Amino acid sequence: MFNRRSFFSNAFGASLAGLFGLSSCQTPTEETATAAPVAKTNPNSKALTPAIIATWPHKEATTPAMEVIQKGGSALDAVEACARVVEADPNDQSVGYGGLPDAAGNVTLDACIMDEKGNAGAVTYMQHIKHPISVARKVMEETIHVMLSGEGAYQFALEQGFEKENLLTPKAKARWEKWKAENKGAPAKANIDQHDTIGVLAIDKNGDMAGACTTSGMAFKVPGRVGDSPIIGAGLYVDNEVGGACATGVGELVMTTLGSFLVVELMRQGKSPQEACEEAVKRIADRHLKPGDGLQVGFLAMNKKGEHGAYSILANFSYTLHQDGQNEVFDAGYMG
Ligand code: SD4
Repeated sequence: MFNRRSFFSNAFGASLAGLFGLSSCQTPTEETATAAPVAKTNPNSKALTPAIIATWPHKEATTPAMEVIQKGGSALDAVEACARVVEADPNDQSVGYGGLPDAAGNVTLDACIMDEKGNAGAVTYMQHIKHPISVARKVMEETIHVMLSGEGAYQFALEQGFEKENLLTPKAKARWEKWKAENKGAPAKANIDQHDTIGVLAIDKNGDMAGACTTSGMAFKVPGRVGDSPIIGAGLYVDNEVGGACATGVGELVMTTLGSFLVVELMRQGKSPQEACEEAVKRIADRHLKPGDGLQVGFLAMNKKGEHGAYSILANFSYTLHQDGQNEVFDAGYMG
């Protein structure tokens, strides 16, 4: 296939607030979050130790991701491994297999990935494929494009050897049917009590960074809707010179502010990951929120030194940090 490398060498070498009646994000259930740690400081420009950080309580996913790195794998391999665990979990109802469907009952998936060189790949509105993050990586590595959508993304996945699967589990179908019965004739609107979209950032033994983000998006969304998660700069951004950031929550608020890119640029200007996340959340609040909206957005960031930060509009955003031999879930700070 005509791939990105040949394209670049050949071609260039020669020359919402109010949209959703949304309640707050789900409180982590299975794991007990502890108080947020003071960000670690490392005087060197490269991280001395590798790290994996992911939105929400996902120790089951950060563990194999850290194993990838300990065995000498890249940050890119690690974030893909992390995302795949959650995509395959039928009990996670906002990612991959088992994700809640759109208003028409179709599970449609969004994902993106970025490597340490600033390359990116994404799929949006893709159906029937359990691991959109791996398809996004194929888009990045095997095509000249960054993003494939819908039927085209699905066909590309099949060409790449991915299998067609039914992603709608009986549990997700039952919730959709209940939602339909309770919302007769009402326009589709998100009614999400569960946000487990996984955004993950990693630093490998070389000090290189990569990131991934994968989701089934808002439950019962209007068919055709794409959120922030597959949008480079919105749901995820990684700049290997500076750090990375990812987002969870109401995608429309993140897309209209290009939130993850903003967080990374704020870190570039000298802010700590925590300060950068706080400023991005406050910007969304200033521009888009009305009192009592109940809309949630959370950002997670890590810089090249392995320092991290997390902040959200509302309570109950948590994250998992695997660093220095510890794999723990922490509560993020929030505006309240
Ligand atoms: C979206 N940001 O599609 C995603 C949803 C999400 O945790 O993050 N859920 O808008």
